Amino acid sequence: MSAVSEFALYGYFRSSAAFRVRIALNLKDLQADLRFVHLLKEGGQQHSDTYKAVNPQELIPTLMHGGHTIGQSLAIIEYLDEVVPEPALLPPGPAARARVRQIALAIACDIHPLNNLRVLQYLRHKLGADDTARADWQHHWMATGFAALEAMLTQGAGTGRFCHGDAPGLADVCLIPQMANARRIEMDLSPYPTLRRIEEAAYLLPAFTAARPENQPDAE
Ligand SMILES: N[C@@H](CCC(=O)N[C@@H](CS)C(=O)NCC(=O)O)C(=O)O
Repeated sequence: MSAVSEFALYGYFRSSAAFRVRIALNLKDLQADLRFVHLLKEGGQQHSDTYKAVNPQELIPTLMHGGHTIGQSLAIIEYLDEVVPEPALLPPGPAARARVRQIALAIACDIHPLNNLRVLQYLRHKLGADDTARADWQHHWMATGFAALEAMLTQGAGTGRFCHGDAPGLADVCLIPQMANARRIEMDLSPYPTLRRIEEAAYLLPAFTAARPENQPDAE
């Protein structure tokens, strides 16, 4: 389609919110012009005046398309799903869509923000938390969130090969990057067999592997 070359994505290889958008773009076979925002260099390029003009939240990702500038990974992904409907990232039917959004939001609203860079920096610099305390914080909030997700996905009717059914969707797009974050801090994932099974299924798909942090051009 003609819109393909018009996507531009501001991101950073290690950003799990950008990882979500990379997966969604790949699942839809869309290319984007990648613009790299290094979250640590120069005090964090997300805080530069140039980037603030793009996204006043000073967070990545940001998508540009057709003259629109869109922040917030879930807003971006739902936008992509509306602009390029196939393959759909949300299932048909209100209850199924609500279930998928429930899983996605449990990750994007209740796990990820507590472990974000700026929160960890605040813990260190303003509250004096040392490395051990910060690691404890991260493990605690990820484990709390993952325990709930494991229960939802194990007991919930609707779980299939992926979080909902046998095709990847919005919930998987959020889950897999969060698990990558958990692995990065060497969290014990043995209590979450369903999450690990879904992760294994996801990484059999090129859309997920190509989006991994280590496979990005700005990876260090
Ligand atoms: N809710 C936002 C979260 C965005 C976010 O927190 N991005 C992180 C990277 S994963 C970031 O830009 N952090 C920069 C910082 O904390 O200064 C979304 O889903 O897009």
